[in-house]
Amino acid sequence: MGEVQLFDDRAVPANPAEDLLRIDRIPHIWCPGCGIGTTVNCFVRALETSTLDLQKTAIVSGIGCTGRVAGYINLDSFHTTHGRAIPFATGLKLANPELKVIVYSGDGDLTAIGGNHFIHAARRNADMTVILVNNMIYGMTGGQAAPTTPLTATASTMPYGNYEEPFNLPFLADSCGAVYVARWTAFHVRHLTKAIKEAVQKKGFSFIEILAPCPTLYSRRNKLGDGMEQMQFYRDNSEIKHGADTKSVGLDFQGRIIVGKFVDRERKPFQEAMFDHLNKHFGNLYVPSEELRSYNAKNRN
Ligand SMILES: Cc1ncc(C[n+]2csc(CCOP(=O)(O)OP(=O)(O)O)c2C)c(N)n1
Ligand code: SF4
Ligand SMILES: [Mg+2]
Repeated sequence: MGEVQLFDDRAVPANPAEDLLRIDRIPHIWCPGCGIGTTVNCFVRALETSTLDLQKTAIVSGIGCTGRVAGYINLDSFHTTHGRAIPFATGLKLANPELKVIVYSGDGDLTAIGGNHFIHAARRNADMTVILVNNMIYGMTGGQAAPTTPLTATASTMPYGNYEEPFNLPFLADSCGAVYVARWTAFHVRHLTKAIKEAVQKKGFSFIEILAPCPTLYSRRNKLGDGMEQMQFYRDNSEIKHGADTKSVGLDFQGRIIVGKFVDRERKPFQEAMFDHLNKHFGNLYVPSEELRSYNAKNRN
């Protein structure tokens, strides 16, 4: 970690998060008060204190304001196309089972255009962590309604209020088979950091939804104040309920927010299931890729 030179020649210590950031890409694109940067800070701190081998950790984003995250993180990072972060991550993991693969993207990217990939990766228990920043709209493209926009909230494409039922994302992930499901807000920095640490250490499809303010396009149009006021709203209206039935944690416009760890269970991840099944079926005739063979030899009894 280096030092930052001020204009008057005083040196100040660098931010502790810098080691895992691509400082050459800063300043970032996010608006003042946007919650995405806070989530990144939690992410970096979680990785720094985790036992992950960061040389074998990759981050993949789709397109959107949140989709810029991968480009700012100093890991093997991939900024892919809209909605395709999960299939890209699936391919990375299939080709190199030793990798820890983390997908970091927006609610629109992962559950609208990318919704099919999301449900099937959870169903197959593809081995990856998905971190989804839910600002309840398509931020980058002008505040259009997303599959997460609460009923009655206003968006650029819903000027008289939204009438489409939104997804309850923890329930979606849970019912499709995710092994770890949690929700926090950008206000809950310590809980979120801990959750990221837990999720990345889990085998299989782990999922964290993070509610984060988009003051520029969501809060302003809905007259909810600036980023700070949204954070105060999260503080005053969140209730921690670990183990809550995910059916009961859907979100209403400016209603109570249930946060916590909802699901933590074990299921065989996709590649291990494939390996075991083909091995059992074909015996010595089954020739896995060298990477999968070596992964199994090192990581399983
Ligand atoms: C195939 C395709 N369709 C549409 C777009 C335009 N587009 C870019 S980002 C985006 C929405 C992003 O929303 P979200 O994932 O919620 O990210 P946010 O900006 O809110 O963080 C859309 C529709 C695109 N880039 N590619
Ligand atoms: S438009 Fe919204 S989500 Fe995008 S950077 Fe600005 S505040 Fe954040
Ligand atoms: Mg969004």
